[in-house]
Order: sequence, then structure tokens, then C-alpha cells
Amino acid sequence: MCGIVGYIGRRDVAPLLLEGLQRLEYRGYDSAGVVITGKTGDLRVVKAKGRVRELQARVPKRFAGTTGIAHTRWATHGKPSDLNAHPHLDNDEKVAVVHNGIIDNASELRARLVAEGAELVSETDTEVLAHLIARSAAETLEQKVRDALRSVEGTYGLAVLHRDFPDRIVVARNGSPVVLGIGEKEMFVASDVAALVAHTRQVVTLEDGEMATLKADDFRTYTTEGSRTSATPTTVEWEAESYDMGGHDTYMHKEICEQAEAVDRVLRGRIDDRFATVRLDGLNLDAREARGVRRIKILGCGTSYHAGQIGAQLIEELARIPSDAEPASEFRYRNAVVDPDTLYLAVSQSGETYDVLAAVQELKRKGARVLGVVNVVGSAIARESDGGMYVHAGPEVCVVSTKCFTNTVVAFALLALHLGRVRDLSVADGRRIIAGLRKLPEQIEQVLKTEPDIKRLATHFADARSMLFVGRVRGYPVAREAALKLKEVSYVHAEAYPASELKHGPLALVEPAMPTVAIVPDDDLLEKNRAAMEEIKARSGRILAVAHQEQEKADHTIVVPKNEDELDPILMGIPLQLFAYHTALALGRDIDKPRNLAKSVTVE
Ligand code: HGA
Repeated sequence: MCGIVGYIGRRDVAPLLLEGLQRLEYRGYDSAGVVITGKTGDLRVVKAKGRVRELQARVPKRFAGTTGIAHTRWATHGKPSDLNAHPHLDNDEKVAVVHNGIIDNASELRARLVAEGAELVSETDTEVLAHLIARSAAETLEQKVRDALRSVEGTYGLAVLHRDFPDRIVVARNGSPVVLGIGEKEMFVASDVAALVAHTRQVVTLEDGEMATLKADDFRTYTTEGSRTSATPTTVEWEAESYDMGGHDTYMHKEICEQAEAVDRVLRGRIDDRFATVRLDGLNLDAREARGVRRIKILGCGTSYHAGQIGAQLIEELARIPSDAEPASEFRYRNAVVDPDTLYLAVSQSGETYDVLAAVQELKRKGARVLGVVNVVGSAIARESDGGMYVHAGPEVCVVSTKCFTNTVVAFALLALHLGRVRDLSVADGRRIIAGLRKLPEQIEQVLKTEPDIKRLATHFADARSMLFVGRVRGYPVAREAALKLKEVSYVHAEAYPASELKHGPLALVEPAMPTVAIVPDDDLLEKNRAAMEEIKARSGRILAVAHQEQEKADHTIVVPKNEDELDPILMGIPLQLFAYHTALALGRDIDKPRNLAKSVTVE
């Protein structure tokens, strides 16, 4: 979702900003724009609907300056167009603003500004900010921005340039990430560290309600009320190279192929062989508290929600704590009963997903204990939770999640083992699960080796307009995630059902043109899954099984290595990521940036 990049220093700013925008492209966007302080002090703006390369093509040859801000927009108010792209300026072109988030009272402010004689030229909510800042009678830019923000309701991460204050960029955060990058006689700002790491790894993440002033030689942070806050830079652990494609044609392919390493990382340093358990220090939950948990509720959106469904099953199986997962986007609106003995787990790759963050804030308000399960260190959900686990998948650039999903599920397996071992899970079972976890990286490599077969199968099924995905119990969330992946990246309609539900409705859809992917692990439900395949075959349905052995009833089988029953879902999902990938490739889709989707959904 939208991205912000800004720079103030001594270098030529336009190439730096364009490169920063390119690093944010993965988040998904529909238009882009840049504004710099030109040689004469004027604000010079270029905007373009479409990709950053289209913006780049419009940037004039002479576009020199050493201060500027830029944006990739994902429209919430007003269609994607040149005019609606950010930055937005006031009528005198004194103030330029780039903004992530939503101004809830924009129509009211717009009416007020129009009544006062302002001429608003775009359909966006953002534009009111530029006019409000320009109209403030306050003396300093900081005060002008503060004045404007006082009238605003909503969420923002924003950066502001002012013609009369060419020595600074002022930024503010409320509900949408803003990260400062601290360099040597130069400062950066971005909505995501991805845009900064090529230049500096020293960063300061603003809190909600915080603002900052960046000058070439220094920066300061303060609250929206004006009191100074302390900001000690931290070092980002991810390298700039982690954001490169590393010889693959797409980030999705790269990230699928990185999963063995990624799983190794989430396990590293956490296994405790002596007690057949794992150490998860960041949980901030001692053994007594862990024993006191009566229920677990996992909240996430999209793929993270599906990872949470597998997580809930793992926790029920290994720790025998009643657990379930729910979309955070629904939970936060249903005035849920918040129970003091329930432990809440908030799952998000970016740690900034707005719906998840809002659910966390609502839970905290009601006094619940919330743990974050996130990938991005220091992100909003990590900071607002009482503790949690990082999933250590490394940067995930493709809009659709693959390695982060797998690592999140493995992190849940670790949590389930930990909770199980402070309760009734035996040492023998603890050892069995640990051995299974240790086998995962190698088994993932084995699955990845079957890619040529999966590619052939994906090409074979690529003519299907719709596909059914079925599984039972452990296999069902795997089917749901695989169906989502196929939809997201290939735009082929896919529906997931518990295989047990087939005869209660979806069997009516089965015919040769509607193939079924069946998740068929070698566990106590094997015969039931075979019976489901039999039902499909009897209706002339085509079947692709993902199983631990060749399935006679299926037309094709992708065989994956067997692990412990509880951990099987982790491996069974991986070939279906490749299946979605190769279907999308066969259909010529824009794999890393599927239409209408964004990476971190930082608006509601
Ligand atoms: N509301 C603004 C910015 C949207 C945004 O933050 N998207 O992620 C607009 O529509 O331009």
C-alpha cells in the first residue's frame, strides 16, 4: 500500500527518490509522484498514473535539487489518475504533502476550505492537508503542520515541504508507519525500511502521535503537542541485498525458494533439547501465566488468518488449549467478549496491518493480554503488544505471502510446543515434535525439487476457470490458503471446502471443467479423504492430490515427504504455492504485483 520516501542532504535528490520508490513498488500502488525544492526555491512537481517507470520518464532532464519527497499511491479517495497522485499542493504552491492513510473528516474540511476560498483540484482526502497547512498563521512549519493536524480526524503518515522553509522536511505519524533514516550529513524518511537500507541502516521509527523535523545535519522528534521525545536510532538487521531478486524472475519465486533457510532461521536458537521444549523469551509470559491461559484467540487477515487457523489446531493438539482463529477485520467490529483468561495473538507479516493493529488496540483498551506474531522487527503491532514472537522470514517483497506464511506456521508450532510442555505434553512427544521441526528445512528442499512436475501440472490445469480445494481438519486450512494463493496471483476463481462438506453442497459444482485439488495426508483421515476423492471421481471431476503417497483415485499426485502428523500442513502448503505461481506464469499475470492488491494493508 502507499509508500513515502523523502531525502534532505547534499546529493541530487531525484534519482534517490525514484530509486526509493522502486524499492516500495512491491507494496502495490496505482500512481506515483515526486516534489523537489528546485534551485530557485520553487516546489517542482511531477506525477504519473501507473508505474514508477512512467513517472521516471516524465521527470525532466534538468530537475536538480537536494531536498524532496515522493509517493506511491494506492487510491482510497478518488480514482487513480495523474491529478489524484500525490504530492498535493495548496493554491499558491507553497506547501507540498505526501500522505498515507485516510482523513476521515475530509469532506467536512473540504467544504470549509472551499467556503474560505480555496480551490481544491483533486478528489483526494489528502489535498485538504496542503491547504490547511498553507492557511495556518503559525510561524514555524512545525506549528503550521501541528495546527493542521488539530483539525484532522483519521490516520496518517505524512511528509511536508514548504517553500518558505527549504532547510527541512516535517513528518508526522498517526496509524501509518514513518521511519527516519539517519545518515552522515543527510537524512531520509520512508514508510518502510525497504526504501532506506541501501543508504543507511540507522533508523528511528516514529510512534503514533509523534512528529519529526529532518534537516541535512540533524533531526529531532516531538509529540503533536510539541514536547520533545527521545529518539535513539536502532540498526536494521536486514541487508539491502535481501531486497534484490537474486537471479530469480520474480520475488514470489525467490521467496518460495528461500523457505528452507527461512524455516531454519525461525528455529535457530529456540530449541531446548534438555527439556524437550523451546525458549520464546519475547513472549513475556512465565510458566505460571502460560498455564493459566484458558483459551487462545488468533487474529489475522488473509494469509495470516489462515496461518492462524493452522496455529490454532497446533495449539489445540499439542497444548490442549481451546483455540480458534478469526479475521481481525471482523473481530474488531463485533464487540467481542474479551475474557481475562484468553490469550490473544495478533498475526501480521508487516506488523502494520491496520485491521490487526486496530484489533490489538481495542483488546488492550479492554485490558486483554495480546502477543504479536510478526515478521517486521519494531513494527507497530510488535510495539503495541505485550510480547510476542518474530517469525524471522526476512523481507518479503512479493505482494502475496509465501515464506512468511510458512514461517508463521512454524512459529505457531514452536508456541504450541512451548505451551504443551508447560502443561501435559510428554517429554517423548516434545522430542518427537522437535525432531519433526528439525527435519523441515531438508524436506522443504525436497518439495522444491519437484518444481518441474508442479509446473507441468499447473500448465495442464491452467485452462480451468474455477477450482475446488478440499481437505479435512489439518488439511482444510491448507486448502484455504492454497485457494487464496491461486486467486490472488492467477485470478483463477478457487473455493476451499472441508472435504466432509462436499455432499452438503459443493458436489453440485463438480464436472470435468471444475478440477479439485485434494489435500490427502497419511493420517487417521486418509480413508475419509479417499472416499471424498471417490465421490468427485464418480461425478467425472478431475483431481490433483497433494499426498504422502501416490493416490489411485486422483488423476495426478504431488507427493510430499511425511513429517509428524501435526506438522504435515507446513509441507503440504508449499507445492501449492508453486502451483499458484506456475498457473499465474502460464496465464501471463503480473506475479509480484497482482491487480488491486497491496502488500501491507495500512488502511481499513
Ligand atoms: N487517502 C489517500 C492515501 C491513500 C493511502 O494511504 N493508501 O494506502 C488517497 O486516496 O490518496
